[in-house]
Amino acid sequence: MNFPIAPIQASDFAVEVDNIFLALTGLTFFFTILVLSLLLFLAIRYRRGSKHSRKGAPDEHLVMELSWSLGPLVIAIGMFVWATKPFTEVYSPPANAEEVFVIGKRWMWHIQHTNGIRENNELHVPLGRAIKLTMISQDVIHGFYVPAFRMKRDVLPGRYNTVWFQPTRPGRYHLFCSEYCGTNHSEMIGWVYVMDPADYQAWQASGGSRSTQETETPAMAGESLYNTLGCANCHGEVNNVHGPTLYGIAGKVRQFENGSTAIADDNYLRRSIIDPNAQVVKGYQNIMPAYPVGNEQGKLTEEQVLDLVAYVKTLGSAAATAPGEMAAATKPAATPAHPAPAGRTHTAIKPGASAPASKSNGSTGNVGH
Ligand code: HEC
Ligand SMILES: [Cu+2]
Repeated sequence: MNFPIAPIQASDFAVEVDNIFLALTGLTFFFTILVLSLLLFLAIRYRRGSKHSRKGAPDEHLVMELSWSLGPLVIAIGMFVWATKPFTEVYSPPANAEEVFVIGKRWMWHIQHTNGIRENNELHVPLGRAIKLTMISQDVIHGFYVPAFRMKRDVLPGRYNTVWFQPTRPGRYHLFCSEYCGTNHSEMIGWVYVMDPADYQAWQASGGSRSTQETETPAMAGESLYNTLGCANCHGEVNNVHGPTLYGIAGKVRQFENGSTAIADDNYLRRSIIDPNAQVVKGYQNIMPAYPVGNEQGKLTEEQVLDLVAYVKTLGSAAATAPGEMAAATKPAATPAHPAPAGRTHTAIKPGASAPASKSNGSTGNVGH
């Protein structure tokens, strides 16, 4: 008889989570039965009028008291330590994980791969690779939930949440929204396809599930937005009076006018675009216009912000410097991967031009235009 008590285990976490769950259930059963049967046994044995004498029963029993206090304590701490490992692991994806963007909206999942393939309510991943999901919601709180991976994470409006998994078994697995998000919440479902690497390659080569081959990657979409939105007018390859360079800032420590600092992760980059006043980079004025997200005309979609963030992350480390520093470029102006459009480099200080490395307030005029 096939009577599954849990979904198939299709990721490393699934095995670990199930083992912990089994252990907890086993312990609960053990102690429930132990306490209940002792209770019943003693209640009957020493009931009123029973022949069993209570004489000689000790008033206290140190060994017994210590063991029933310390024993469960040790077990509970052991469970805590055991469960902490996967709990912390699930929030720290390995560096070589493949990144996939997820946008939740009422009532669908929109997926974007870094190579440009887009999917709706389907996620194709290769077997045995660590996959890191960077997720955001366009409206209310959703939850990305794949029971077969024992993986669930809230997808929030306003900030990126990440989660990762490594599939261990090819197949097709349910994807659910685990957060009640309105009328059609129950239809916010889909499938995760775990494919053999060769099948996955073929799937990718044919442009994914869609009939048309989509080649525009998020970074490419981000680059054209970057130019049409005028980011390039202020941000060049090196710091200039209009704005700090974005080259190589991903993952770096940023310093702000108010003395605080932050790491330039995805959430920082996103916030810098939609609300640049929140953290003003040291040495600069808050002259950057905000590019808010929303459904109204003229506002960016979360997808566009993701594209911009993806593009900024591809910018080389040409002038990775401390905020406020006007450093000379260490890289030639034209990068072959992203041929610079006319507008983009016109504010950049040319390599070799006398770029003062002063911690100025950004007003040192030394701009190439
Ligand atoms: C009018 C000039 C101007 C435009 C246009 C502009 N920025 Fe900025 N940007 C700035 C200035 C000045 C700062 C530093 C002050 C601050 O943090 O607000 C900055 C800061 C940033 C930062 C944080 C950089 C750091 O060093 O930590 C990011 C990211 C950024 N901008 C992205 C963009 C993007 C993307 C666009 C286009 C959608 C854009 N900016 C358009 C002037 C501009
Ligand atoms: Cu939902």
